[in-house]
Amino acid sequence: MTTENSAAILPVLRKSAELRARIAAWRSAGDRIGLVPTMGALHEGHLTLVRRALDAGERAVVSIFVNPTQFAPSEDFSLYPRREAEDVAKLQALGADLVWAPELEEMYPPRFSTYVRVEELTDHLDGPHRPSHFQGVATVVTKLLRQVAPDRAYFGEKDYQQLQVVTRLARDLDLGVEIVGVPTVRDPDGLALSSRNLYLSEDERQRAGILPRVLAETADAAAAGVASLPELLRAARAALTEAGFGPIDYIQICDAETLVPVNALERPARIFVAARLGKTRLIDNMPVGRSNLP
Ligand code: PAJ
Repeated sequence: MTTENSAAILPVLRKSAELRARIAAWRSAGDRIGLVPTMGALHEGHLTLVRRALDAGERAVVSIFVNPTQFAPSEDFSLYPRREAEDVAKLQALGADLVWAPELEEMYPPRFSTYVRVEELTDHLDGPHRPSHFQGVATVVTKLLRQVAPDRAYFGEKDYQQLQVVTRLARDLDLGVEIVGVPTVRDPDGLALSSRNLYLSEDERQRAGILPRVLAETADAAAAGVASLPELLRAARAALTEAGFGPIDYIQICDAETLVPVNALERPARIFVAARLGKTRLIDNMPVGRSNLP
């Protein structure tokens, strides 16, 4: 809500007892609550999700927690950007209502031993490339949804597989929350905003704009039936390699709901890519064909 609260100091809570008290007070006042889970280093993509909650008249709760269980030992957990003071200032300016920035022990007490695993959807795309990633995401998101108990929770299409995984787990586990997907926010050259873009050198950042261009061109060619999907994907892979991307973990067209790779466009589909540029792993996705239509 942006009304009487926008000038107030934005509270940053770190203990679940404090969070519970605040949420209970809002609930008894009849307020609706929207949750935006993040790992911080906030950019315009994150802020767009927060605006959606505010525009819906909800108390906008933003969680900031760099979740260790979704990073493999070889990944960038320790390097991941942490900029809490800047994040809080951005959220304050926007009129968010609460930052939930739990301490590690609040989320993972000693001898933590319970995990949430979502099947099927995680067999594809990032699943095989990041074996424990979605289990870490599903576990932390389940906890956040239980802690905040929002009416709605907002997730970006930027991480489309994550959005599907969270939608499935919220339904399967009867969490009673509506999961809202929000279109990807992009820089003017088309690159999807991401906290990990901070890792790119100036030269890499220049070249990174090729990734969404190749995706969009391949999606358009697929929708127009210019060639078979495998042929178009082979050409896309070659274009990315030529531009200095590699290794390319995948570039695939998949069913938009099940994420199963497809060879023909019979149902709404999306094109997905994960590729490294230097040391940075970039992911992106877009609708193809019929699902492109308004
Ligand atoms: P994080 O990468 O910080 O992203 C937080 C949310 O912002 C996610 O829902 C993500 O899809 C969305 N987002 C990121 N970039 C975006 C963009 N360019 N346009 C629109 N939305 C964008 O995703 C995570 O954190 C974590 O896995 C989390 C869900 C918080 C669990 O730890």
